[in-house]
Amino acid sequence: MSKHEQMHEEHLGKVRKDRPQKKAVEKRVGGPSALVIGVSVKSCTVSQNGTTRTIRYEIPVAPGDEVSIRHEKVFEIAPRRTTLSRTDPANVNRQRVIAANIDVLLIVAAAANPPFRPGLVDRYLVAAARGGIRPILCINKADLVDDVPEARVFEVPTVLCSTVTGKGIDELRDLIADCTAVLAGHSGVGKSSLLNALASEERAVTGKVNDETGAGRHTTTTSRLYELSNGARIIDTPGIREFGLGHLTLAEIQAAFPEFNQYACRFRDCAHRDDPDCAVREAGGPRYASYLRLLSEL
Ligand SMILES: Nc1nc2c(ncn2[C@@H]2O[C@H](COP(=O)(O)OP(=O)(O)OP(=O)(O)O)[C@@H](O)[C@H]2O)c(=O)[nH]1
Ligand SMILES: [Mg+2]
Ligand SMILES: [Zn+2]
Repeated sequence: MSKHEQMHEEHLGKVRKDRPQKKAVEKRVGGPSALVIGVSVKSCTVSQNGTTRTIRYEIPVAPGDEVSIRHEKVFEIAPRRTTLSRTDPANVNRQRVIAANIDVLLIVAAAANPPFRPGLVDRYLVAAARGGIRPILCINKADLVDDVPEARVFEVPTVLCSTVTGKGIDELRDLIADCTAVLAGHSGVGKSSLLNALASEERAVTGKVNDETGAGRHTTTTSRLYELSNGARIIDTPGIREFGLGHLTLAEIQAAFPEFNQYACRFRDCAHRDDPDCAVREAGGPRYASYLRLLSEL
């Protein structure tokens, strides 16, 4: 069994449905609850008892939120179990919640076209650790390149998949059964294509990448939650250029680099940066440069 297969096994054991029970949510929001599936400027789309409708909101909501409704307006949001947030590109001092109450972050990258960029994966891993969400790395477009050595440095469950050949899709579907998962990554890596493949039907619009550069065309413009027949909920998000993490702590960054523990640095609260005797600094390691880049944002 390979290292990745072993991690899958361990991971599978951990994936459990911990979605709040309907009754518990109703108690917390003081009335029947609805699930937010899409959000636009002043209104949001909610799903309740199998039907969807659009209502107004004043308190900011995100896909995945459980809310109560009064007078066709969001009245209260149930406490969020987890959140995935990023810095608002229009205002660096503000964090925006991309999705709420998610169990799994599907970090989607392409094996090629657009090229694999490990730096963004690290940023998502920090966001996942901070938000209490389990990360899974999906290397899509495996039909174009059958091996991505740079992806092996991440100590997270990794699925090599292709929406063209179907490789890895069943495995991914099993991994997120009964979970709420969010698809995130650069434009053009195939997030919406993966959603359609996992749902076994066309749900979201997809768009071609630029033939020369492999750049995506920002086809998906707003996040939306989709309910699958296996009990999974998937939130498809727009592709992003930058994933701003806002104010970070050393502990939050280090939580995304668990492999550093094996080097057993002997200093307490070490940033693993300046001390010449630091074992992590000494070892270097494939993700060390990326770690230093994140440290420079502290
Ligand atoms: N070769 C190959 N192409 C794929 C695969 N998955 C998706 N694509 C293609 O990649 C392009 C982009 O796919 P999308 O699903 O729209 O990508 P996205 O990540 O949702 O992009 P944004 O919505 O812009 O963020 C489309 O032309 C897809 O047909 C795959 O597994 N292999
Ligand atoms: Mg899309
Ligand atoms: Zn150290």
